[in-house]
Amino acid sequence: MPASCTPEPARSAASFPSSPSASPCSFHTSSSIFFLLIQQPLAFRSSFLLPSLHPVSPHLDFHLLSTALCFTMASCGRSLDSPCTLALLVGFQFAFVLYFSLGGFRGLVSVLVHTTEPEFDYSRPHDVYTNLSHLGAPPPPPRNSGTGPPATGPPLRDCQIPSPLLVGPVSVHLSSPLSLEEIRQRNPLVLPGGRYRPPDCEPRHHTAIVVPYRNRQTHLRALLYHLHPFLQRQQIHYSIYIVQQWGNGTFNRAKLLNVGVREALRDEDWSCIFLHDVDLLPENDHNTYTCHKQFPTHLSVAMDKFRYRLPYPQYFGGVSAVTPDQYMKMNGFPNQYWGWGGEDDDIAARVRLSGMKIVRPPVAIGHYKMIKHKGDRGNEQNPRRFDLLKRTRLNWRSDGLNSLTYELLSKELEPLYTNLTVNIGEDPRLPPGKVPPIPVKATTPVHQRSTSKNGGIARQEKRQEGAVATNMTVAKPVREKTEHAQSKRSNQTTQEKTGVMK
Ligand code: UD2
Ligand code: MN
Repeated sequence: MPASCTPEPARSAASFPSSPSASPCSFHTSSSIFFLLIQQPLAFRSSFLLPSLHPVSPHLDFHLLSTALCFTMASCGRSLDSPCTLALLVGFQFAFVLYFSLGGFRGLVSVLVHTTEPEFDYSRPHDVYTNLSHLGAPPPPPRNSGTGPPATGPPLRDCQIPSPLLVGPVSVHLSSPLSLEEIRQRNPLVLPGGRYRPPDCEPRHHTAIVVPYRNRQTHLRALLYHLHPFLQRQQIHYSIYIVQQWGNGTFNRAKLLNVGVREALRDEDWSCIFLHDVDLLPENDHNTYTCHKQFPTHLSVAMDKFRYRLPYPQYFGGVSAVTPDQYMKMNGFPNQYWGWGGEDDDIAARVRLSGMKIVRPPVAIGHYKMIKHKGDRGNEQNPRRFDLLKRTRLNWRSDGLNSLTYELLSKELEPLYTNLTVNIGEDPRLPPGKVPPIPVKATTPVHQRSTSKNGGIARQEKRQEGAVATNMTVAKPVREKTEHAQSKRSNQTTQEKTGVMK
């Protein structure tokens, strides 16, 4: 075999009847390139469709497999006889494998351009309760209401930034969480209502965590088990609010968030409000639960559910944060999204329409795990979300915080969280013929109390069933703006366009 890339001696005309003038080398080269052109998209597609065997790059293994296959095919076509063709083929393969294994164009850029992204070793997470024994001081004395200093005792020094207690990646337990009582025992410094202040320094951040909620007991326990130690290590002053939708009507996440923000701000002058799905658990305590001064923050940028990548640029679902000022500026969240989907894209659009932008922590920090679940009864996909999203530009000033109506049925300071049970009304645009769920009556007066062993959520869920069964009626009907437009378009939200579905 010749060592140089010179064309081979001419073969008999019978070998290449259709192209008598072409040299053998050009035939070999063009057939190899033909195989290459077919093989690259095949390899690329298969690497996404099939599960990964490769520990480093999910694309690499199937790429290599399909490369081997195409080499065999190319050999059958006798195109590998020439060393120049072979070198070309190997060179191409190498370049493509390198390209995909580095994560495509973005990966190549990050290798070539030096980025300041922090690095964390997620393969060795710490226990989420690490370092909490350093907070062994007795519970703090009673404090003034509000965010001011303690009522008695010498002034505390300011808490350090960043907190010296942070450990980085923490392990996440997704199944069989402890009971509420066991979680309480592991968090002795948490006060009724799920409140906490660092005992030995003056916190610089005051954060309310608002969780829209209904019938997710196990997820709630996993969240509380995980979030309390996570936040205590960040040395912030915080409280967890669970906003529970009363009744069996269609779920409305964004409206519950509006209620939570308003009620939390009645309690304290929080400097930051987190909007937090119940099934998302943060994996890195450097992801601090504080707000950006100017702009709304999206925290859950890298979820296991989306292979630790942002699914699309305007994505705002999962966990996000606003200051009260930012919240007012965007007129809160929409009240009209009944059922699953669309409301997060609407909120992202409001941020933009009110002259702000979304900020995010680095992908290396914003890691979250989502507890796997099926869709909930009463939270079916909202078929109107496409039409609503088209009208955000027109509606955001009139639908939101300034049009929010609800009835607060109870407020309980449970050991690990503040439980708000609210009647937010029903979807006024139920399709013709569909009987709305039986409305319920407010049986529990609004009050604040501390309870001990049984979580309020469990009791509420029982009471709720009872109330519905006895066919009660609404005591104070919740006013809701009605809207009759019901066009059915087969458009898609950004989420669905990118293939991001539940
Ligand atoms: C995605 C988004 C979520 C929201 C939703 C569309 C992620 C990680 N999350 O979540 O932020 O935009 O799509 O509405 O992409 N919930 C209950 N009980 C129910 C139903 C919902 O408590 O019966 C609450 C709970 O806090 C839950 C949240 O609403 O985490 C979102 O609902 P989901 O978890 O069913 O929706 P999912 O995972 O597709
Ligand atoms: Mn979820």
